[in-house]
Amino acid sequence: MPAMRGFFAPQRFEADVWDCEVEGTIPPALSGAFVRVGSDWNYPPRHSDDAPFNQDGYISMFRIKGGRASYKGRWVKTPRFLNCNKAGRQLYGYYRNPFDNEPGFQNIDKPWLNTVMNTAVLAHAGKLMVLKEDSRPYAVDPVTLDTLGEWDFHGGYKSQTFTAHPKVDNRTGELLAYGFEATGLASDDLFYYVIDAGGRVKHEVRLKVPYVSMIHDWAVTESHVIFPVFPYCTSMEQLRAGQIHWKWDEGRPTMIGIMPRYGSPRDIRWFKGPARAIVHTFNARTVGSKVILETPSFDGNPFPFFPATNGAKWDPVKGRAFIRRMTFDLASDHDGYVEEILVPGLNVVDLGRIDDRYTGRDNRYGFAPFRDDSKPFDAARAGNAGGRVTNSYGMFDLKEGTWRSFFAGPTHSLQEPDFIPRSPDAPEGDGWLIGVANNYAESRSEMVIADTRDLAAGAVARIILPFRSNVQVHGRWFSDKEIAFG
Ligand code: V55
Ligand code: FE
Repeated sequence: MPAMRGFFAPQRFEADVWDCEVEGTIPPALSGAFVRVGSDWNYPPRHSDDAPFNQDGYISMFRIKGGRASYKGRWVKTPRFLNCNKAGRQLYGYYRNPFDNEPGFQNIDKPWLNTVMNTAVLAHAGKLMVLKEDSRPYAVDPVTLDTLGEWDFHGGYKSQTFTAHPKVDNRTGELLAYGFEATGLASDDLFYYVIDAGGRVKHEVRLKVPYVSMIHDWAVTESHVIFPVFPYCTSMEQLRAGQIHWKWDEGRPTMIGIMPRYGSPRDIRWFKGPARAIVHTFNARTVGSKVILETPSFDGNPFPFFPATNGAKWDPVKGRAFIRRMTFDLASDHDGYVEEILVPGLNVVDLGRIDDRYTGRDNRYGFAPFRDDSKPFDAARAGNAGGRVTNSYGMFDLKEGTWRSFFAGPTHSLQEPDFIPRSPDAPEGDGWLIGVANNYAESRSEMVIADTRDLAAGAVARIILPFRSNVQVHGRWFSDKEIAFG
């Protein structure tokens, strides 16, 4: 493994910045925290072609209150992280393949001992949790970011795994979630849960998938839930052979499972379509007999580090995402569905967000990072940045097929945004778009806050970190009303 250098070199330290430097003005109404989950190699991977999804989890937050900001970053102290530190080396092998771990650290049937907890954050029933789809959540102290341990919802959550993309119904306070490979490695069990506002499981459905795949994100409507199964495949043979967890099998169809929110196993209906990767959705709704899903989707394998089953080289053209609408008719007597591209001529980076007050209901706006080639890039100051330049946030009008955008700067690349409504009853999309930009010229990261009424005006505030906070996977804003940040 060659030493990793440059902006994306591992950092490995934990950090506290008590009062961050701010350019511009943080809107005084903002009181809460932008909590981010990402990853870093605490020890280098055992295989140089391993997936970055196998990096150790790291949780950080920008705490914002009274126009000021502080920053805190901590490793997620999983058993795996602690074991490696004790040994002083990497003990764990390929992404999600415990057979490839060192003897004594395989824990084939205990995924919570192997997880790296590096994907997403959830606030529900007053608890802050970090998420990784290969394990149940880990609870984290919202003041210190100390890792508290695995959480099973008072014992009611039985799947071994929990998605990184649960959905909260803002009106009922219910948490909707699922786990795939729910009963063990490569198992075709999908367990689905409705958890009440107090954090107790009130409905469980045990389902079978048409084939075992990465069901990374999903969508819910007011009356249905939607599970996308797409051609990342695995098997016990592949895992026993010591290989990475997923391979892309382009010969497989996309299978979309749709079930009533409070359904039972016999209610699920599987629709079939061309191979796509649906990694992160925008939203969905039910209109009469139709279920409509709006989502970025890729025409092929999005991730070069998951090899193709047929040995083909990764194809960057098929690895682009388009924003699509997929319409499923529950009154139909066939398993097909209709696809449309909503914003022609534009391919977005994945990581789409919406105004979460509209989860499950008809909505107009999607937010996503993208690369606007009409904007300047200052290569003399930024270097080549490893080719990773996502210079803009788009606010996409999914009804009109148009967009407005925020440009982060000529030496910047943006991570996933979140949206904060201006007030609880503000119109859809009226508020602030927030996120973290890597500034390659200054070798530092900056949290940006933009006003959606005038995205072209640039950031109203930039919160400056005196170092790079490089890999974020997902980040969410939680207000002081949701979580007691202290
Ligand atoms: C994703 C990310 C993961 C993972 C599986 O972006 C899927 C998709 C950061 O880890 O384990
Ligand atoms: Fe994700």
